[in-house]
Amino acid sequence: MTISVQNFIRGAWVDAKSGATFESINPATEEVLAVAAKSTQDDVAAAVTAAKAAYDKWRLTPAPRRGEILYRAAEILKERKDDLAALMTREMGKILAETRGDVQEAIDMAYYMGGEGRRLMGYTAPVEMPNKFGMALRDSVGVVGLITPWNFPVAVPSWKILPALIAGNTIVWKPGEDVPASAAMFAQVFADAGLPEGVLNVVQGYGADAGGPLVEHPDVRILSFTGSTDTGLAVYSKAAALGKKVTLEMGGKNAIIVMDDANFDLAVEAITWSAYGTTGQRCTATSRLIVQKGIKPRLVEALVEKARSIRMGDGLDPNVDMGPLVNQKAMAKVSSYMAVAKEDGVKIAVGGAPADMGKGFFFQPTLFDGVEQGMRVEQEEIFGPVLSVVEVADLDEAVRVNNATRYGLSSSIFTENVNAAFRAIRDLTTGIVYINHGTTGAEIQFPFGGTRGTGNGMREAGQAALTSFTEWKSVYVDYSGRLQRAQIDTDDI
Ligand code: UN1
Repeated sequence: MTISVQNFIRGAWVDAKSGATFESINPATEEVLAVAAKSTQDDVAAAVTAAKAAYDKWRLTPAPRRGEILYRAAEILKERKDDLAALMTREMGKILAETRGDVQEAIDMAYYMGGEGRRLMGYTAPVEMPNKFGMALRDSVGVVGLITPWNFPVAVPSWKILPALIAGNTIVWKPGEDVPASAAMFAQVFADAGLPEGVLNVVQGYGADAGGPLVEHPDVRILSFTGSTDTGLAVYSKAAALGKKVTLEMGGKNAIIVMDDANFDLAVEAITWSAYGTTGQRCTATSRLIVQKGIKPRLVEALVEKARSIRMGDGLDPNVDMGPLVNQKAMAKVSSYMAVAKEDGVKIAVGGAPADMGKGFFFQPTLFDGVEQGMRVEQEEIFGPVLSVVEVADLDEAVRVNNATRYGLSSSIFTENVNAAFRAIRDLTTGIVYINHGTTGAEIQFPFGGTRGTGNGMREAGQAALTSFTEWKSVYVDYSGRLQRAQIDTDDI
């Protein structure tokens, strides 16, 4: 049965004003899973109006009370984890263990940000004058606009929704066009947790029809975007022209470095699941293997064997390791890189073609061997189960290759040498660095984001998330009872 997905505005589920809809397809079966409201500027305007109307009451709700609603949301998410995960698997394809992990990440975030309701730390500092007090407070901002992708239909939105809420803002959220039903089920959790109407509004949308007006709406002063580099940069330039604050999380070209002295079996496992887990469709997925020459032949051989053993299929089947790509467009994009690799003389050691499963957007786990630094397959984000292997002589060369891309999200090194590990921590110029662990699996306590073209210097998760969704308010209290003129250089104090 097809699910009907509406917008969520002022606490009510409503159709798009135009009545238009778009389809969400199950990528494992190619069946229509949901039909969703296709929003435009009018729907965005209504949602922003609702968020604006709800703002004053929400910002004046004590933060600990706001936190309690977040805790309730965490409890409800726990109860609905299986149902939500199953819907996500049907809607975007990743296996149940992964969609359950996706929901768990949102639960973790809800507890973390719920706790911030009793912290939201500002600071005091000594001031220059007598009988005067100074402090800096984190203030709410108003209506924030969130644009999120399909690959983490719940976790990535949770990194934005939860800190935005705890800080006292109200929200208009535009979810990924491939996951409207999952987004609607997630939004319902907040309504059921007691979030007042208008505080979280959802406009479903296709392409830029809803996202564009949200970015440009004058009452939306803060935007947080996760998605493709092209769309992110378009959002950034539009928002910059309007003087808005933006948080961007975009592409990655993440590498695992393997030194000759690495724990071999551990490295094989980590590379396999970081590269092919989630069908390579994480912004943190490993798409480059930078390997020291001594260990390389054995490692490539083991990875090829592992890739062949991966069981593909519908993610609802507990015996499946890897689901489909998200849609036909992703199939076309990943497939196009096979031709690029061949043109560059790269050897396709395993995979290299769609997997014929009768239906669905399945692509074989693929390994490119003999890749050189600077080749297109080594530089461009493919966003599929494709790993490029680059051979290096030593750690210095490995670091150089790792750092020489336009992206800078996550990187990793496998070594048993503690000195090499610490040198890597110092020299790898990505926002996230792992030692003896794949490039995926960042936790919510720490800043998440990347350097260079991955973002714009902002970070999500952890304490850093609050920077995106608050403004500093500096407060001075002069209790001297006389005018103390500041920045007038005098000894008269
Ligand atoms: C993403 O792919 O956009 O670190 C986010 C990870 C997950 C989040 C990935 N916690 O792999």
